[in-house]
Amino acid sequence: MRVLRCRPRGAQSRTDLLAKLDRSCGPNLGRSGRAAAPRTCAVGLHQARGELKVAKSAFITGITGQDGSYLAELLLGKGYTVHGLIRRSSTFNTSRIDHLYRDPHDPEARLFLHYGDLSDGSRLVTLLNEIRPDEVYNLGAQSHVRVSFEEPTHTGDSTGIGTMRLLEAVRMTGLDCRFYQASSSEMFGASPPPQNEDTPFYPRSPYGAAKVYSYWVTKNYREAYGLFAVNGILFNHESPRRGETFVTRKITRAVARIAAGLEEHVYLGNLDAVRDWGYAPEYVEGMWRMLQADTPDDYVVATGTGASVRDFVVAAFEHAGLDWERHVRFDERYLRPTEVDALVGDASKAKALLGWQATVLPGSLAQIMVEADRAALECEGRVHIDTVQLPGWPTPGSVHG
Ligand code: NAP
Ligand code: G4F
Repeated sequence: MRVLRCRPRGAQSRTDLLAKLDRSCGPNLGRSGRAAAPRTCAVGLHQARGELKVAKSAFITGITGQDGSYLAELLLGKGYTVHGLIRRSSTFNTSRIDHLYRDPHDPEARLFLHYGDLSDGSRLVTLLNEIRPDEVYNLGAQSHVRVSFEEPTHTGDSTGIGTMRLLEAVRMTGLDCRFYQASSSEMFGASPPPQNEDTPFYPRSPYGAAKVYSYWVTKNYREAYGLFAVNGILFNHESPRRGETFVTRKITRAVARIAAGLEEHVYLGNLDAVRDWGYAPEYVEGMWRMLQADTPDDYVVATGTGASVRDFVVAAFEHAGLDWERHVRFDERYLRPTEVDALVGDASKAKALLGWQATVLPGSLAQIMVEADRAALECEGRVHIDTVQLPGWPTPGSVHG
């Protein structure tokens, strides 16, 4: 099934969004420079209509990323008020969440964005103190493994120490909240598959090592301070919202462009690496389930099915009726100093204790992504956002209730 959803001309653009952000209730966003608590703003609007809802609130770092956008969509669909941390950028970085945004003066608005950065600990303290969310999801990170070899210190600071800053902000503000840490199968690195919660960590990149640090400090805050803090050890998960430089999206985007006659070749590195690729919307549901459990614990989230990069290439090109060998070329620049050969997860604990199980496997994932990249091309200059291909997922219209 192909779903084509372009933002209609005249609908809210990214320029509108950023302009509205500037007038929003976010403490750093007001033109006066004075702090105004966004939570007070949200609740106050509901009170003014005599409709005070005691819905949960969540704070998401990394809300502009792949997972953050789906998680925000999921939580808004469940009636949450969602607060997201966004980085100031000289270019727009909110395209994955523009479709969820409402002007904060709208009584129905339940998504609030706040400037900040995981490198700025005092800002995290101020924000958490004002928002006082029920749930904190730490998804922000320099998340690209290859880039972490080029920017190891920055990766350590955002992907590693950033977690400590956020945990400290929770502790210092005395927040009674539940905390989710976006841990990664990259922590297993050289440990052979299948990997589960008991598999030893053997990271093979600065990124993997930073995630191991974050994993352990999250566990330590659980044990030392009784914080409801969990690690979701997620294996690779992909979608039409995946960053364009991760291998699956690079492939499906190239397939769409080659099929449209816009390009002839795509350059890739190691085709032999095996990954356990799942569908991101299902994985954010797993994150949420971890925070609804009776006790805090750590969980592997994976499909349990391994596929090589070559397998994914074949599935994507075949779906578009293309011969991959005519279009895929090798470039050693995409190799890594140390590679993770194979990651295949065993998610039986998540199935037993959370009732979570993947339904989308790599073959159909490649098809979903190729279809979305072809649809995006047809939008030509307008913003395209995918519709989640899962039964029961909130529809865009229902997200704001
Ligand atoms: P992503 O698309 O790369 O998004 C990363 C997010 O982090 C973006 O919103 C980015 O903001 C933000 N960010 C980066 N540096 C930051 C900083 N210093 N301060 C605040 N925010 C910062 O990643 P994803 O695929 O959604 O993954 C979400 C999380 O899960 C990441 O922590 C990732 O490492 C982890 N993870 C991902 C997978 C996977 O397969 N996707 C698997 C396991 C774990 P900008 O938009 O401004 O860049
Ligand atoms: O898509 P990738 O860059 O993802 P990688 O390195 O597995 O990391 C992703 O998954 C982790 C979970 O295990 C996350 F924690 C992390 O944040 C990120 O989301 O590369 C996948 C495989 C690698 O073996 C790589 O060497 O694809 C291989 N590959 C081959 N050619 C390529 C390319 N990777 C990229 N990015 N670009 C290529 O041209």
